[in-house]
Amino acid sequence: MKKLIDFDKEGFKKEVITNVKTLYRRPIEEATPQQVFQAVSYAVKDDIIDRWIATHKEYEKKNVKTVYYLSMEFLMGRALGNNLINLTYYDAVKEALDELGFDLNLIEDQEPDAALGNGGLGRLAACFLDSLATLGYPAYGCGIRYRYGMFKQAIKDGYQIELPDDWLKDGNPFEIKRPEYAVEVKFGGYVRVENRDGRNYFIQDGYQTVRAVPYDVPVVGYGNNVVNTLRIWDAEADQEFCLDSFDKGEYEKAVEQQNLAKTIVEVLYPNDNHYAGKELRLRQQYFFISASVQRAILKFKEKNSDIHKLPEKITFQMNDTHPTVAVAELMRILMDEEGLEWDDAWDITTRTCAYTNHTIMAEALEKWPIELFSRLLPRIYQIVEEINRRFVLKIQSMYPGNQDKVKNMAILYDGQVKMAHLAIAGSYSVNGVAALHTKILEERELKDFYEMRPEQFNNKTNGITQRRFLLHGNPLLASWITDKIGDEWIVKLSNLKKLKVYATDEKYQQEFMNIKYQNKIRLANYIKEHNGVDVDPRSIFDVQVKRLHEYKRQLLNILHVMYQYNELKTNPSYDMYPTTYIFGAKASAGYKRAKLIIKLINSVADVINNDASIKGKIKVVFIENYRVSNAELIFAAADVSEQISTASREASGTGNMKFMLNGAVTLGTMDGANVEIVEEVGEENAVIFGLRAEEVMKYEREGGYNPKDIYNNDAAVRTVLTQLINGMYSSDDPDRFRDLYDSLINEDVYFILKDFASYVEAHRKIDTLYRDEKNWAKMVMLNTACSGKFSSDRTIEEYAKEIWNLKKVKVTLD
Ligand code: CJB
Repeated sequence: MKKLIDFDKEGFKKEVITNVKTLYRRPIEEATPQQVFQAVSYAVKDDIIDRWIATHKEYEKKNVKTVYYLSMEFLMGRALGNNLINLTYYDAVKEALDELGFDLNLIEDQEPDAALGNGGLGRLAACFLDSLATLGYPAYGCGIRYRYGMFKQAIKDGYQIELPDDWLKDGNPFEIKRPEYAVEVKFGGYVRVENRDGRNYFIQDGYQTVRAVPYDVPVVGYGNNVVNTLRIWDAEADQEFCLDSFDKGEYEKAVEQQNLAKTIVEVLYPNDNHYAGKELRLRQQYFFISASVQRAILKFKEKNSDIHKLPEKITFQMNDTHPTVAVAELMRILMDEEGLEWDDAWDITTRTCAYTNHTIMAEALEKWPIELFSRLLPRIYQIVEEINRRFVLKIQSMYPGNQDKVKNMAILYDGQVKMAHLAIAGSYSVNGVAALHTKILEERELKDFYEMRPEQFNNKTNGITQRRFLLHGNPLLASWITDKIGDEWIVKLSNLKKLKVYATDEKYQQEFMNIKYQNKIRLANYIKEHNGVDVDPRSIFDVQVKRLHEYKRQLLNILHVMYQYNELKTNPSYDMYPTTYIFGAKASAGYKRAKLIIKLINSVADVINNDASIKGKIKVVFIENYRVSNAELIFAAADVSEQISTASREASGTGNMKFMLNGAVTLGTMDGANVEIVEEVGEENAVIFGLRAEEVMKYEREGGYNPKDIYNNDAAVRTVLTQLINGMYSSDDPDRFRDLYDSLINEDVYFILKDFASYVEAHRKIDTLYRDEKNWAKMVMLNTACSGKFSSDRTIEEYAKEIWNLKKVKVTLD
C-alpha cells in the first residue's frame, strides 16, 4: 500500500499507552479492548487534525467553491479502520498493536457502526464523502447527529425485534463539538409585516427557538492529506434551564424548550423508500437545513462581500426530497436577512441548489399537509406559496389552458406541499442515479418537468468506494490485485480492467478462487458464531442483503427456496449443487408485511436446516443486524449476488456494485444499475431473468396482470403458495402467512408470480455454470475486472464537472 508519511511506530505506541493512561488512569496491560479502541482512535485523530487544519487553510486561501451535500442520512459505518486505510498506514498500525499485544481486527470490532442512515441513500452519501476527500474536492456533508441511529435488529423466534442503537454511549473519539458555530433555528409563531423605508419586512414572532450545535467528523481522503468535514447538528435548548426559577410559567417554558430540542435529534426515522408524514420528521428537516444553510452563508460572507457571487462559491446538493426545504430557507435568508428583492434572490437560489432523485416509489415522495407545514414554518410557507404562485404562472404561460399541467406540476396542490416539485422548481440540476432510472424520470415520473426544461435533467450513475469495500473489506483480494497490477486501482478503479488477462489463466483462476474460499470460511465462522448454523464454504453462497421491501422481492427468493426444497423431497432425479442462501435485511419497524417476510425466511430456514434427509443440500441463513461492518465480510464471500427487484423499481442499487467488485455473479433483473453492470461485464457473465421495465410499466398502464392465471397453470407455484397457508412452515398457526398468500394471489403488484418461472430457470443456469469451475472462475474474475465504472470516484468526478463546477485542491503538510 502506498506510503503517505513515515509512520513513527514507536511514537505511535507511546501515544496509545499515554492515551490509555490519561483517559482511564490505567496501564495498557489492564485496559479493556474498548479502552484500547478509544486510545488508538485518539492517537489517529492526532494525525488527522494536522491535515484537517491544513486542508481548511488551503480552502480558505484559495476561496474555493464548495459543495454542501445536504442529507438526512450518512451511513458511515465504522471510522477507525477506514481512517487508517486512507492515512495509508493500516498495516503499520496493525503491526504496532501486535507488538503491544492487541489484534487490530478485534480493536476495530469495539467500534459501533455510525448508522445515521437506513440503506442505499445514506450509504451513497458516505461513499461520496470518501470520494470527495480522496479527489481533493472541497465539500461538507451536512446532517443530523441522531442520538439513536438505525435500530439494532435482533431475531427472536424468527421475528425481528428492534433495539435502540445507543451508538454514543462510550463517546465518539473522532468527533469534535464546535459550539462556536452554533446557530438558532425558529419554529412556529406567526409572521408580521413591518414597513421600513418603503419596503416590507417579514418578521417571525412568537416562535420557539432551538440552538443547533455542530459536531464535526473528519473525512480523510486517501493518501492526499485532504480531510473534509461531515458536520452533524445536535439540538440544545436555547435558554439555560433555570432551576432556581420560581416563576412557573418560565419554568414550564424552559422545560418545553428542553424537550423540543431533545426530541428533534433523538432518533433516525427507520423508513426506507417510504415516508411517514410525521411532524417531528419535518422539524428534523428544517432544523438541520436551516442550521446548515445559515452557517454556509456566514462562512461565505467571511471571504466574499457580494452575495450575488453565491452560486460561484456554493452548491447545495439536496439528497432526495428530505432536504428540499433548503430552497425556501435560502430564499428567506437572501430576502429577510440579506435584504434582496424576490427576483434577485430567486436567481441566486436557482443557481445554487441542485436535486438528486433516488426513487420513483410514490410512497417515498414527501408531501406535507399545508396545515402542518404552515403552522410549523410560517415564514417558509409564505415563501413556498409565492414560489408556487409564480411557478404556476409560468406553467400557464407555457401551456395556456392546460389544467392538467398545473395539476401535475404545482408545488401546492390538494392541500399539500409537494417537496419534489419544490426541489425541481428551485434547482438548476435534477439528476437520477442510473441510466434507466433517469430515463424513467424523463419519460414518465417527471415527464412534464422534463418537457418544460430538458436541459435541467441529467444522469449520474451511482458508485461505491473501493477503499472500504475492497481494500478494507477484502484484504486478501486487495493484495492479490496489487500484486498483479500495482496499487493505483485504489484511486483509479478502471485499472482493474488490466486483470482481464488473468481471467483465462488456470493458475490465477485458482489463486482467485482460493481467496474467495478463504473469505467464505471467514463468513462461515461469523455465521457459526452469530447464528449457530454450520454452513459449508464449498457450497454456493447465494446472497441477498439489503433493506427489506416488497419491491426488492426477498419473497421471490424464499419462495424459490421452498420450491427447490419441494423438488429435493419429491423428485428423485432432481439434482442441485449444494447452496447456502444468505439473507440480511432490516424492515421498517411499522412495515408489517416486510416483518412477516422475515419471519417466513426464518421459518423456512428452521424446517430446511433441520431436515437431515436433504443432506445439507440447502441451507438458509438470516444474518441478524445487517449493517455496514458485517456487509464488508458478506460481499467478500459471495458467489451469487441476488438483485431481483421488480424491473423499474430499484433506482440504482449499490450493493450490486459491491458484490461485483468482490467477484460475484449477478443474478438479477434488468433494473437500476444492473443494466449497466451487464453492459460492462457482458451478458454471458451475469444471469438475467424476468420482465423488463417497459413490460412491467406496460402491464401497469393496462391495469396489471392476473396472478390467478399463473396459480392455475403452474403446479409448482400452486404447491409453494399452498405451503404458505397449510402450516408447513407455521404449524402452530397455519394462518400466519396468509397475508403473503393473499397479496400474491390477489394483486401481486410486484410481479413475483409472473417472474417466478424465469427465476427458477435462472437458478438452474447458475447451478450449471457453477459446476464448470474454470468458466465460473473466469466469470467472477471478469466481474471484478469490469467493475471499474462503479467507483464513486467516477460518479463524483461527473458531479464535480457537470453539476458542481468544483476545482481540486492540493494539500501539503509543512
Ligand atoms: N433509496 O435508500 C433509499 N431510500 C430512499 O428513500 C430512496 C431511495 C435508494 O437510494 C440508492 C442510492 O441512490 C439507490 O441505489 C437505491 O436504488 C434506492 O432505493
